Amino acid sequence: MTAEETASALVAEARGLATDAVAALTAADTVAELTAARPDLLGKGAPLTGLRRRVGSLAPEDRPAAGRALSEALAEVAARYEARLDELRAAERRRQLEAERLDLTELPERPPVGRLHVISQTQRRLEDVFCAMGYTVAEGPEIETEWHNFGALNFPPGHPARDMYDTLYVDHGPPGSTLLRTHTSPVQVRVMQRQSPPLYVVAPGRCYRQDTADATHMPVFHQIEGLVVDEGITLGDLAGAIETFTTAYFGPGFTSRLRPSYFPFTEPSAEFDVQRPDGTWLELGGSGMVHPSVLEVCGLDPERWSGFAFGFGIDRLAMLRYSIDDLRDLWTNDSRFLEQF
Ligand code: FA5
Repeated sequence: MTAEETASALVAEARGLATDAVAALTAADTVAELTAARPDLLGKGAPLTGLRRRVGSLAPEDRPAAGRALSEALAEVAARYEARLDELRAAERRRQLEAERLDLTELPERPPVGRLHVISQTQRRLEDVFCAMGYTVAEGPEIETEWHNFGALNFPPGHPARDMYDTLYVDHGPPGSTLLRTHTSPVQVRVMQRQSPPLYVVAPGRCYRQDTADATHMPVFHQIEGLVVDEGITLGDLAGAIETFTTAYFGPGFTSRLRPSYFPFTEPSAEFDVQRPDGTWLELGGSGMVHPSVLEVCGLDPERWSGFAFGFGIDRLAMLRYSIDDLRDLWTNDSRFLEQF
């Protein structure tokens, strides 16, 4: 420090050092770099702080202004330091968040989930509708005795009505004694044998006939059987049950009718048809009043109990409901076809 030092030179030097300090702190790219530089910019040993010591050697009248200018320069560097520190901390926080970010908008693609086959869906819906009407669900075996499938149902051996069913026999026991059930009606017999009336049951399941596959026939298909046995059951109850089912399952635009028919295990017997809203009729299945001799074979007194039964094709019903043209499509396992339902 020389005697000639002037306040203006000191102030100019302070400005220059402040500018250098601001440049240095602006150049720091990380919080660590910036805090490491702090002693050199604002600490006791920093060049700008060191200028304070030289204020005392100025002419007394110059000291206050020079002191103020120096304080302002230091305050400016300190403010810029804090601002830069905030900036770098925010940037580091952003970088950290970015690195830890989980992108929830791009979830991994869901693996394909299977679905129930349209026939299973149809069967479950039918069960729901009948359960809502007060029926319970019963089951029987698919491999049946000839007696349950035919004998108990009033088809004695050699009865011509047996020819309506192209039966697949199973090589078990005496020839002709065991078969793949041709309809769900043997479940009627099993239910009447093991439960006492009143009976309100449906029995859905697979059936087998040696039918050639075409648009409306398959050698393996599904039926749902209905059986009601109680006191005072009449044909009117059968018609009412079919009509209630038709509107519950198909909707209010549909109606049903019974047409005289023949089945050995019902008397009288009727086919029942469903009318679509466009006026066309579709045959759904068979029905009738349970034949007294069937009640008797199953141990029920026909003088006390009467009942009705019906049975129809679930596959045909699904065709109608989902506008399927060909039953064979249901067996191709083409997922593009099956995914529609
Ligand atoms: C019977 O099987 C009687 N057991 C129905 C019955 C039950 C009558 C209770 C009286 C009392 P049918 O052979 O008509 O009847 O068959 C009934 C329905 O099963 C048919 O209307 C049809 O919808 C369906 N069905 C029959 N054979 C096939 C087949 N090969 N492929 C697809 N559906 C079939």
